Amino acid sequence: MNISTISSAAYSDQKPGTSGLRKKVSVFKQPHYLENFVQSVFNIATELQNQLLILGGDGRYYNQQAIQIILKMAAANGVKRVMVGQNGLLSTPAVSHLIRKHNAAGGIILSASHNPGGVDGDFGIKFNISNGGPAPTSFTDAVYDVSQTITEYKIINHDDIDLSHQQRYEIGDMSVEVIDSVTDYADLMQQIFDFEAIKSLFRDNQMSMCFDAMHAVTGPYAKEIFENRLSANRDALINATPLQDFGGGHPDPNLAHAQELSARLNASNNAPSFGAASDGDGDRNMILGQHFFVNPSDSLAIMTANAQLIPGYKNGIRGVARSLPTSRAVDKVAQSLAITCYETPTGWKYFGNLLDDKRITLCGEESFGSGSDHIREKDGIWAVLFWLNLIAVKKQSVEQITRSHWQQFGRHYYTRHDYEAIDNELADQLIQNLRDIAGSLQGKTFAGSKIALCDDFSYADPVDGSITKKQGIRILFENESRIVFRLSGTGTEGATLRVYFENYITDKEQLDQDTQTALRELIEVAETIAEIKTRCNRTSADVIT
Ligand code: VG1
Ligand code: CO
Repeated sequence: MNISTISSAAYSDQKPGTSGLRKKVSVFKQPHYLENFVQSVFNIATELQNQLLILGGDGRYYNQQAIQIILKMAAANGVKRVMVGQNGLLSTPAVSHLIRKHNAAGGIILSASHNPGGVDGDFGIKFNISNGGPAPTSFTDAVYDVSQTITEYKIINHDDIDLSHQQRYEIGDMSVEVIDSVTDYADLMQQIFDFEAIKSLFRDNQMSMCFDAMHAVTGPYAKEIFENRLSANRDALINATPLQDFGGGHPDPNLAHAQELSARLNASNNAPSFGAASDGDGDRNMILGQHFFVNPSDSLAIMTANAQLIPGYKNGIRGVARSLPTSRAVDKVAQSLAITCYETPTGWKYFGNLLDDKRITLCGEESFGSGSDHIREKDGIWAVLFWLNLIAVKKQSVEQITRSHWQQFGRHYYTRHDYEAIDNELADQLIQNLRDIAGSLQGKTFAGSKIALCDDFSYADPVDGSITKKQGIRILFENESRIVFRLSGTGTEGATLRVYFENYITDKEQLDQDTQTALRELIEVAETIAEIKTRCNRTSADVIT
């Protein structure tokens, strides 16, 4: 083998965040930047030696170039075999499934998820371990440490391979298989859900759907699953061709960014009965009914309450988990089912142990993410199929299903306000101030309700005992409303402050309010306590979901 050892100086900023290393494309394209990080991963992930690696990405700009580099580095670092998605495409859930199905030692996913792409956009890289899930913090910390002192990396001298055909290659002693990106994943979905029941919804014209792939990775998956296997209406898919810049948009499935979809579902004539979207790498989902939006936290609660109606979960669920900022709607369902609901820090990596230890079956986050023990990542298309299957069984619309859930369990009005690209120092000061005053806030009354608890959330993993501190300031009121403050770990420009609000209402006459109106008082309380606008020089939030 023709291996070169290239000397290279360390970069100081290769610390992975909530979900891998995310930076501007221009940062990734600096000399040896990607190579340094990849070598740091290979240095830590010694389990890849002589084993199988799964490799793919969301199709954004620099995806294919990065794959060629990583293949040559994998060969130089003793990987035995790589399975790479055709045209370099693999969704995050598909990678998770492939790792598990083929007993791979790990996977590398090239994606900055919901962040915009293109030459001026973002790029990202994340490593998943042999259970199919994101590497734990102990792993990413070790990778970061190596990246700080790295002096060289190994790469083999070889031509680029053709990723456009399903074919086998040899690169040095390593074999590379370019595989179909979709089939294995689609087969898995077919094992979990009742495709016949869903198909009959479309066959009898009982319903029509619109799925927005946002010009990101789910296009080919949606074509195979919704068009080919489920025979959905002909115009079911929009933006289904993956583009390097996602057509210039943010591939983020929320009402702010999936505007075309939202306009279709809100049309006065011929609106489809069901709408959905996924993000850049296919792990997020948004669910819409006709003129109706399902809050992701509610979606998790509704899935939990109805899981037994789905073939894959017909024996019931063991437990559930949600991230700290996710509303406590699912907690109410867990209580009624007498199962445990775990509260974890933000990011899917914290669910892995709970899933592996069979403590939970379903889990989710407020940020349009939900999933189950079928893989170790959140899964956008899985969530869409879950809802379609529910509609097929219950013979009710999205709105009816959601409203009857509120009737039974009460409603958690919920919103998230994001303040983007804030000066890092100001954002840190704001959070530090909240930490400082947390103790003294306890017992004080705001807008008629007393603060029952105020702290900086710390998580003790019940499986491995690891402690993760400083995960967000939470303010819990006696009337069960709640405010959470935290800084994003996925942004690439300054700091993003996320403020999460929830207000629990059981009065059946009060279940149909506008969300922002229902939360107005709480939003004012957050401003009084945290002084966001004055401290960050802002007049309003940049994105409200
Ligand atoms: C955000 C979300 C978090 C999610 C993460 C990765 O993180 O809030 O819930 O797990 O993105 O999602 P942060 O640190 O920016 O709040 V994905 O689909 O971007 O990989
Ligand atoms: Co994503």
